[in-house]
Amino acid sequence: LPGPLIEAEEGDTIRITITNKNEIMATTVHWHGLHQRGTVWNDGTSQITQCSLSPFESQTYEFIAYPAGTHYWHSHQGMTATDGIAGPIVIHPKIPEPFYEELNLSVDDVEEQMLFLMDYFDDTSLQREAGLASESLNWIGNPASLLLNGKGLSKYCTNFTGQQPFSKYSCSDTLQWTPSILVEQGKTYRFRVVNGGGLVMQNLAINQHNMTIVEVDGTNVVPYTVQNLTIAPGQRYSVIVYADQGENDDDGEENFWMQSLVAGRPLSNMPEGNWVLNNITTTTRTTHESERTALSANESDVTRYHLTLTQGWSTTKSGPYGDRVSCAGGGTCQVVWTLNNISFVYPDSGNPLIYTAVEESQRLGWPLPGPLSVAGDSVPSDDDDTTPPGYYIQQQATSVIRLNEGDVAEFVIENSVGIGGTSEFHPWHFHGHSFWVVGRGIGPYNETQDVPNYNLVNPVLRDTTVGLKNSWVAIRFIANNPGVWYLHCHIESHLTMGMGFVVIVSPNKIGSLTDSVQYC
Ligand SMILES: [Cu+2]
Repeated sequence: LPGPLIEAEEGDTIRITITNKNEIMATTVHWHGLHQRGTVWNDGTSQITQCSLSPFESQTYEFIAYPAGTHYWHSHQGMTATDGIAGPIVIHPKIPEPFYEELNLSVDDVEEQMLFLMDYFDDTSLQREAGLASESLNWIGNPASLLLNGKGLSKYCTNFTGQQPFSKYSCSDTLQWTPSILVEQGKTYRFRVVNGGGLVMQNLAINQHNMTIVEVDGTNVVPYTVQNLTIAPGQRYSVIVYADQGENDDDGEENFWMQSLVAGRPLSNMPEGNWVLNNITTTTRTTHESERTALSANESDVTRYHLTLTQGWSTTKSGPYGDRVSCAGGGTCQVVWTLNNISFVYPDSGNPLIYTAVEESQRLGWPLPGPLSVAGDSVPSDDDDTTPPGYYIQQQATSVIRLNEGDVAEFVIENSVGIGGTSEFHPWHFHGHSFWVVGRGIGPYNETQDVPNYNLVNPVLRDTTVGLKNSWVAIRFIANNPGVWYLHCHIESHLTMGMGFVVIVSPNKIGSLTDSVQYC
């Protein structure tokens, strides 16, 4: 752990063949952060853009290295990413990024290091998935360890000495399990930080050193200095660190703790870190100029969807929308997450969603004539739903939102209180696009009051942003990439419990269907 680094220059063609050598489990690989412009077939989402790879099957993924930045690859099959199918991707830009000049650095002076964060579970993905699907909800619990570049101490070592489970090291082999990053005094470093974990936000700090953020999910930002950095699953940052502390004593060595703590879940009393995601501003980067039209669009040209997150109990997929019976106290229903009262499930037709989306656009024309009942059920707007969000039996469906290429769309995702009475953070990740985080606020969303307060001048452009507890977040983008794109919470367990939907953009422009996406 983690898997190998994939490195390329922006604009290169990347070709990777994946062979599934696991004798039991299926897999796919998603290239997280890469836009797959024109290559949605290679996005690697199981049952959405492809059939899963069965044991001993192979698939070659080919796509353009875009955008530049810090990204990663991970399995998009069940919860197997946290079984360890994940590793970093670095796409180097063709021209030096603006921060070099802004910080008076030359490219050759800055050394790069990868900080790949993960959370580690003793239970396998199959055990954890079975727990989530059980009628009484057997939650996965806290991770056994946080890992930096694959190393970390098991929780067992707080109570036991001796051998760590699933590790070749004993608890007393401190130097073996403690990850260390070697730096030379006086040098400048770019740490590329990835949270490749599946559950917790991590708050990273380096004793006596500041970190200057220069890149966020592949977007260059005006350098912004922090003492600690909170990073959610699916997010990436580049930070500049000056190794300018410490004494050059006799042995020429001094060590500083680099510490990563759980943030945002009730594991510790950590403050919720430094919410840089609220404060940083973006620079202009020519490759993203076209995306800026999403900020200058007239309000009347913005297609806005207000999506309210709730937690509820599931019924069978055939249950009609609106048929809700309280399940409280019964204890016989599965717990699911819903957006506008629909919990996402994968299509059960035997074909991935991309097949059905392209086929129906060929057969029926595009835009589709309504009302629609194929290729996923549309996500109802709030107006369609007169039932207040609550603990009801929810519909499970392959929920989709259809957009035309060139549409400026906005998703306002409003967080809520779950069955347990608490509200949690959720890192929302969008495939195939980066989005502008144009607004966020506490409590219920009020379009009339909140839209005028949006930041349309210098919001951050990224592909994973956190919806905070009891809050809403508004993300806006231009639908410039025909395809079938998943938008989901990047907490693996929440995704498994239905927290997501699919955005279908002009499927008539995706291209012809291939055999590899039929009859999985
Ligand atoms: Cu979530």
